[in-house]
Amino acid sequence: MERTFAIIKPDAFAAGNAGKILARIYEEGFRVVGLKKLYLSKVEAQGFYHVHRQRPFFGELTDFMSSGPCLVMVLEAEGAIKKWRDLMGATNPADAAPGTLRREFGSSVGENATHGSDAPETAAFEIAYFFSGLELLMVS
Ligand code: YYY
Ligand code: MG
Repeated sequence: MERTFAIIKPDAFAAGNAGKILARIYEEGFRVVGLKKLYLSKVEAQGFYHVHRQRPFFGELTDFMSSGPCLVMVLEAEGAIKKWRDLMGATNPADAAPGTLRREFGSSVGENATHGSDAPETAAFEIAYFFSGLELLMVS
């Protein structure tokens, strides 16, 4: 079983879409191993997205991610990293396939409803950034 890190971003949370997105997560067969609401500070958002610190959209991205509460999650499934990215769809909702979360709930390339890790190393960094081992303890 693989674990990935996911966020229901501030746009989707504020729009009241967290419940619908969580329903899709369960329907698609993910196990929700960790889940909490956070209201990120600008500095916390900058730390999370530090790989993008040289990109032109970094300021806008970290303003957005610290603009309101979000839900951070650890999801478990066979091939969870790719499975979750497939369910999210392309970064730009306009390019995302029908039925994907970003197509359904995103409104622009910046405000695209969800985040997902893109590789095992990033999943490990992102999970550890927000969750302790104890918060992810599962006994069955
Ligand atoms: O992994 P993913 O979220 O699909 O895209 P990234 O290329 O890692 O970019 C992270 C984040 O940055 C993206 O979800 C929205 C924002 N962003 C942007 O605002 N404008 C871009 N041209 C590219 C990305
Ligand atoms: Mg990415």
